[in-house]
Amino acid sequence: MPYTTNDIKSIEAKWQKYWEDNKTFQVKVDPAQKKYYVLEMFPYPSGKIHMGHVRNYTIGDVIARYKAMRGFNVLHPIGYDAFGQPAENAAIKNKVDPADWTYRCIDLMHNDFKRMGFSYDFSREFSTCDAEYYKWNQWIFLKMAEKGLAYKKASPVNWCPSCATTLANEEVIEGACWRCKTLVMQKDLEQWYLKITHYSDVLLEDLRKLDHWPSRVRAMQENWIGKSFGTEIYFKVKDSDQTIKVFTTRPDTIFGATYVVLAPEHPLAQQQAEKVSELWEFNIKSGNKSKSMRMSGDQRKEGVFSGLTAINPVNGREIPVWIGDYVLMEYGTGAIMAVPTHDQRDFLFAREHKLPMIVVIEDPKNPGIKPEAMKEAYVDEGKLVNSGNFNGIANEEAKKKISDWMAENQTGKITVQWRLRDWLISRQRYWGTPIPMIYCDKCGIVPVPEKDLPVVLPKNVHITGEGGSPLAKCAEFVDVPCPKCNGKARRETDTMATFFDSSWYFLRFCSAHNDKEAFNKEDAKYWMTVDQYIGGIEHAILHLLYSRFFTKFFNDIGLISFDEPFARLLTQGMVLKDGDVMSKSRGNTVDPDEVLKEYGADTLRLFILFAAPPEDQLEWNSDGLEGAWKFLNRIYNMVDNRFNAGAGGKPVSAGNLEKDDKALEFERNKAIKNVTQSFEEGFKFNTAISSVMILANAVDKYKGTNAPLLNSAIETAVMLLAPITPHVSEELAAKMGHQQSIAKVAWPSYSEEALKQDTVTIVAQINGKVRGQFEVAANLSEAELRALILPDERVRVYIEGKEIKKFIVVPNKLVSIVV
Ligand code: ANZ
Ligand code: ZN
Repeated sequence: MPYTTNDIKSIEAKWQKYWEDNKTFQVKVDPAQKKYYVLEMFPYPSGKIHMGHVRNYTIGDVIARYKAMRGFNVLHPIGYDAFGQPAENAAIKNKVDPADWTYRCIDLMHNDFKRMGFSYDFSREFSTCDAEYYKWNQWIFLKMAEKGLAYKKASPVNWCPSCATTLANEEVIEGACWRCKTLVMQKDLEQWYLKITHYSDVLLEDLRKLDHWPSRVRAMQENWIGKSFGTEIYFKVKDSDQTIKVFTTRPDTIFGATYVVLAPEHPLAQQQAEKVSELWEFNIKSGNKSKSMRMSGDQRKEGVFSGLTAINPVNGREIPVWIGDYVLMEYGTGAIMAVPTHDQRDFLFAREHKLPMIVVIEDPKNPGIKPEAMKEAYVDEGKLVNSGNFNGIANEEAKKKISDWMAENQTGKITVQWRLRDWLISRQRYWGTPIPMIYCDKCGIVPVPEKDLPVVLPKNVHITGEGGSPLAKCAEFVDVPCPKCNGKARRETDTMATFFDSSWYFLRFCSAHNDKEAFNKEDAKYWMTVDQYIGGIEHAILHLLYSRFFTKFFNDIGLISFDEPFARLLTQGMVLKDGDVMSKSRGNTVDPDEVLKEYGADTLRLFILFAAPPEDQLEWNSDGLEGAWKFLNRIYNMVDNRFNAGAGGKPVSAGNLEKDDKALEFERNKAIKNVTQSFEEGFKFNTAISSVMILANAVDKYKGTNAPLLNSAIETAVMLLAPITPHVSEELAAKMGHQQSIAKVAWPSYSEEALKQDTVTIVAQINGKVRGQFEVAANLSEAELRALILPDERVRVYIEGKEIKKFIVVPNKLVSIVV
């Protein structure tokens, strides 16, 4: 009997309760058992789950369930990345308490996770906004401060005028705030930083160890860390004892340097600006522009002459010094030598301001070209020209020769540059972890003593979204005695960037409710590293880099003895509808709730996994959903029909396997082998499901009478589906006589023996000439042989467009075709 929506509902509810009552997925450290840690990036609790969540968490769940059936002690936890702007915005808009809002969202989400049948160890569930959690954020911060890795400095920072907060460089996307898309400005503020650059080298080096990460993600991190070798060159300022150091990756172009450009924040630029008011205004204007706007290729290249002249150290030529906003103070030395013929930004700047140009690298396609004739900078390889003693040398070789020569003359030196900057973590926000620092007029900046942690976020704070840190307006919070001198002091009122919270939560799951320490060393030793991490590509840089940084820090201070957190990384693809990413703003979402109501969790899981391999984009398709429902129904009926009368079904006829039996055994073993391989080799769930479908077809086709054999084929299908459609599989396994949950029952194994088929070599002749030999299964019928041989390339070319007059079969030996 086909099951109905109601059947599926009661089956799902029954098994969800069973798993909960029996604590099926609660795990403990067990050194005797091999562990496996599966983690999906924990969600921001914004309310009910959406299809992107469904996909992410289903992928993780199938892996967790599969590994448990493979005999691993599987840690599969869930929590909530609960601090952050949306709760604060909701608070401003609707005058609700961010905590209330957040915990309500968490409840909804938690509920949805249960309805999806996810095999989480819910006993480890936590939210980063729990004081029991963020206490350890504060503790980690203090440890970092102790080591000089958390520090305060005044500097120009990215400022989002709409969110009224600072942003990390990582949070500025194409010049705009990553959250609200408002253009970002620069502002001078005293802020807390984490010294991630302390680890630049290892963060880069260790990317090599991560050979189970997508190479795309590794490349993005490598680029972000941005190590580049270059040369520092010293330009003397004419009529002064000052020197301008420039940083270049192209010392080979030094003879083409026709001017120098200083960043507006460069001390020499500032010094000049004090003399010339036009410069002053220019500097102020540039200071308000964001970095990426200043760097971007299509912006107009704004600049002014500084009044200074520099001397090119290789040929003594006098060149003007400009101030330009396309040069950034934070990179290199904050000054460049401009080579407009071979750098596109310099090219545009020189054209705009009518500065001279000299070709020094010859374009083999345009030898002898005049600078005036150039449409853009020539940035490729070539031989040096107009470069004194270095003429004729290939430019790659010239880089080294010129650098060495300058080092000898002390006009320059080889240097390393990093793009990675220290991580700005201060936020002028309420809904985050209070930074545990105290300001005393007498003692300076004093850390909150460990025994006083957590610094609890006060309730009933007035949040307006304007005018800086809401905590600053809360006197009960701010006023505090100095821990050192007991005099009057003030608390830090900024909170931490929420990326801090997610940089170590995977460790907290190892001993989630430990109130003595952030995580227990022994627990972490057993469970870490995360064997399989799953999440969106949007976290390829920020979250993953920060987590790697924290892990290296914990390793350094002896809390752990490994230095990378995530062994394998899977980045799942987006869910699309009608070709567009499914999203609220596009209005093309499908609500998982609706699907759950009509089809249940198993059908939704099956569809999601069948529709596309995990890394690929997935196009939503209601026919596919319907198909998944039908297939699951078919499996259900297969078992229901056979086993309803009681385990065992039809009478058994033992004995040697007949031809039909062999075929079924073959298909059964093949399905196990294929599904196992699909799982082991990159979690190709869609091909795994196809293999089970083929097995189901073989069961339907089976004409033999060997009941145990048939039962075992059906049971195999159910077991292979168990990680994917856990509720129905549990139900069917119970029907087939399993007394307990199959969540931890051994995964089926296959025998290579059963996969051996007798094969024979058949010679194919056409009009008497041998045209090919075919390895085929023994005893094929004429129809089967026709289907195999006629479409084959070796045969097809001779018969195409011709009439087949005869098709003669000499069994297991020869096929003779007459056309
Ligand atoms: C002369 C030159 C000639 C350059 C040429 C390039 C091509 P990467 O590879 O990203 O490290 N540069 C140096 N410091 C800068 C700053 N603070 N702001 C903006 N630009 C800066 O880039 C290094 C190159 O970027 C340097 O090499 C410099 O321009 C520029 F045909 O020097 B080059
Ligand atoms: Zn004090």
